[in-house]
Amino acid sequence: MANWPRHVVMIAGGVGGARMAEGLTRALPEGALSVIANIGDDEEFYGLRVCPDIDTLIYTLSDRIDRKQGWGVADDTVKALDILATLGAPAWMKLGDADFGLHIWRSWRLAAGDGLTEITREAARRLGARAAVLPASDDRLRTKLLTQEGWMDFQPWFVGRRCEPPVRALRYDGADSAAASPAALAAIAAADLIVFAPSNPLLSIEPILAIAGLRQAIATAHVPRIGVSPLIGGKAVKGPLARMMTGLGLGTSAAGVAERYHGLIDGFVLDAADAHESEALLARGLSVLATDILMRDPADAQRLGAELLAWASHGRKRKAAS
Ligand code: FO1
Repeated sequence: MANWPRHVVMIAGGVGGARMAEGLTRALPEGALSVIANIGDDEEFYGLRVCPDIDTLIYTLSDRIDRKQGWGVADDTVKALDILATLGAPAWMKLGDADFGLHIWRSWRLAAGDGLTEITREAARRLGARAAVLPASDDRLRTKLLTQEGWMDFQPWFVGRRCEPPVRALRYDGADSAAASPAALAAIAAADLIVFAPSNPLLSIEPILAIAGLRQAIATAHVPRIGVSPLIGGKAVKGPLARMMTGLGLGTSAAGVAERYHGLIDGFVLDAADAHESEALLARGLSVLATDILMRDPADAQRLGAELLAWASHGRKRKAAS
């Protein structure tokens, strides 16, 4: 089974998803990975469409990413943003000059009538991404957050207000009418392994699962489906997940994250620090891998990717033998 898996699909948000995707590409043959990306964070700035999770995936998978930030282009400058600020435009979203190039090109293509899937596929190819990046839908879908100030758009809350005020509820506007990207559905149909990235389930994964066609395709896929925890010792590796989960009464356990994917996963990877939660997951019928899931650098991500693949492959062989 050395040639298994031939095709892996990853469901992912931005930074954590991109790191894991990079690790998997290093552990897989070329062309084996397709990443279905969250579009709930997308926003318009100055009339341009910005797709942070798609772009973080493309920049990471093409080695252009600013590794310290986890988003944006390495060594980028902000001359355009400085002019915008001088002209009195809001400039709280740090869009770099090189990054602007991608937003201008994408918006130009959208205005010409091309779809986001086609545009993203071409951007990934031209910029040298080592995996296919597939938006969950060509239609608009917006994550909205209910706070004491009412419903807020994602980027003004996440970047503009640094994740304040606390979130009381979420909704994914447009998810009911958004059509699943045919390319994403085709990737799931061709996959022999599906991986949920260690992304924020509420902000990154569930907007994708809110598109009925995608949830249904994953729920009915007859291949191993593996979740990876975004929490270590009850804390998020990056971002507001732990505080959000606490605020929403969901707790901050890895098992709590696995529960969000009920009916969609067969196995779960959690950190060795959370190994005590394994029993609860096994009792729910899930296979469990407890290991070091912190991805400090691409070498860590590659080790985690290879470990996940070996474990999923053994699980598959065990299942076939029983
Ligand atoms: N995150 C920040 O915390 N501050 C920023 O100014 C910022 C700018 C930015 C520009 C382009 C881009 O693709 C991502 C950017 N991000 C920024 C990250 C982004 O807001 C988040 O990573 C995601 O939307 C959450 O997954």
